[in-house]
Amino acid sequence: MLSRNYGTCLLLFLLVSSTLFAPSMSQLDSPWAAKKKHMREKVRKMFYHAYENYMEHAFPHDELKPLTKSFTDSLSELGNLKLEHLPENYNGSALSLIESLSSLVIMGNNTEFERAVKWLSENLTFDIDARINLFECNIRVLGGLISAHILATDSTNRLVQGSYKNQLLNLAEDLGRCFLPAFSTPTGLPYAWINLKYGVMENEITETSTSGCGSLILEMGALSRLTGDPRYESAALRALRKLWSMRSSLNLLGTTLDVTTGEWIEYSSGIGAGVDSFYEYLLKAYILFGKEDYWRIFQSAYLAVQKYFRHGPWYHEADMRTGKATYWQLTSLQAFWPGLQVLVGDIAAANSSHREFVHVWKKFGVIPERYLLDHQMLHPTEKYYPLRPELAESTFYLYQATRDPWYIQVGESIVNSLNSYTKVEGGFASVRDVTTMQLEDHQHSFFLAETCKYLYLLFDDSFLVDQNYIFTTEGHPLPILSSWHERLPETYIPTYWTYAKGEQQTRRASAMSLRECPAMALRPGYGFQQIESACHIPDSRADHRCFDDEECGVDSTTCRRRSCTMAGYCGLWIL
Ligand code: DMJ
Repeated sequence: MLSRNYGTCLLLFLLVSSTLFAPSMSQLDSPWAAKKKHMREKVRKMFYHAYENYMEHAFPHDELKPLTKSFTDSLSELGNLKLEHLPENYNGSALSLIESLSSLVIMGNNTEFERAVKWLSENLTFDIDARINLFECNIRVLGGLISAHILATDSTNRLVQGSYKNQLLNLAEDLGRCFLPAFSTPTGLPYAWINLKYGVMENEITETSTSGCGSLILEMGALSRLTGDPRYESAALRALRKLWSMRSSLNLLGTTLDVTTGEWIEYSSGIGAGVDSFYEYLLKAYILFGKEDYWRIFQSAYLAVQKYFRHGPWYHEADMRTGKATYWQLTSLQAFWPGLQVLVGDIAAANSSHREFVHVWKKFGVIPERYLLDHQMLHPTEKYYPLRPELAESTFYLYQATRDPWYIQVGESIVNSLNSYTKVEGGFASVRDVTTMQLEDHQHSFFLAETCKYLYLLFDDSFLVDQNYIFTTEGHPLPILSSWHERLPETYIPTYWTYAKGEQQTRRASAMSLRECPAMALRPGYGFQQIESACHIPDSRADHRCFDDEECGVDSTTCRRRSCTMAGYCGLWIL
């Protein structure tokens, strides 16, 4: 039997049903309940300050420029390339409205959600001569629409007028269709840029990033499941498989590659920019679709990261061919990693990395985009902080996993910094330089989709009670549905038994043991069944000697994969 599901078990358990298993907020942390309520209201105000200013000064354009109270049509410029083909009368794609949809629902504003859905249904079109970045458009627009469609049609009947006829899904499908020509390459790896109306432009650049072509599967997979058209999921899966086939013998990938030749361009990579969501989507795709392949790939990729990039709580970059360290840099995007580690079940590692990011946040007031660890100085040209969500995201996951009120304090200090340094009359502005706190005229849409959402969920997770969601890399929730699962998880980890406190008794429970979502399993009256461990896999040789990791098994106590040490023995040395 296999060990691969231990993380998923914990993750489903922690994220999905924490409020079920853990004693309720008021029981467990009553001294903190008032603080959490107060902070939740502070975050709600932040969100509406950003949202209302966007609606007043920028909508239906894409993003708000909060200092000048004007707008930018950034969707077509994302990835720092200017759009050459924007029609003169183009009014934008209401990007920040799309990005706000799921946050509105999480904050309980069904009226505004309904108004937004109606406007988008009547006005949004992708029939425009616009060259867009496939990855950004996928995570922000396709993900935003799909998530909102699901929220609009779930059993809560939040759309009271009953006028919703799958318009958001139809829009998502229109967009998905525009994406498909990008995948017509000899390798199946998609172009990074595509014109919504005309497909791949002549002389289009063939360079893309690992995350750009390896993290499309959640949104495109969900689109296929919702529409019954398999083309979206197949295209994204084919690209992901091709990408993984390009890994080195160390199970490492580079950062950039050519989609026509399938050759690497940049051999150095880490867990930050250009690669981050590749790892994230492997694990989340496994959770959402239950395909064992995703777990196998994720497990190998995760172990390689821990082996070649990790240096204590820090992660440097390394050359995929040799595993030798290349750049010793902390980047703001890396701060999502502890959140992913919570999903894996690696809480101790998550906690120690998270603490370092918090330390950096406290040192500068926010997290700078890039910090040179070897020189202990800021990167000369990347001193900015564009309101990124990653630290808030990891803090939310760690609090869900541990209920340690320390994370509430971290959340509070993030909120306070955002309010003191970035709040302006016209919204929230990015920080251009963390040493001077000089501002920049841009409120990125992910501030509405992610930063405010994760902070809100940190202080009030009532949206997650009795629900099974995963969040896309842009923070849009997708429900975990058994009908989307290829098959249910096979194995479970007794070491990770979680205790569910009922009114009269405490019960042990595990998603893996029961082979279904714990929220279902722990309903009152559900018969609890104990099943023996299945994670033990012996090493290939009885004397535990090895040449590579493949010859090592899985530790029966911790259910961790053993790996081959430099001395040629299988062991649990990655700790
Ligand atoms: C967001 O668009 C997503 O979180 C993405 O995965 C990374 N960059 C931004 C936020 O920093």
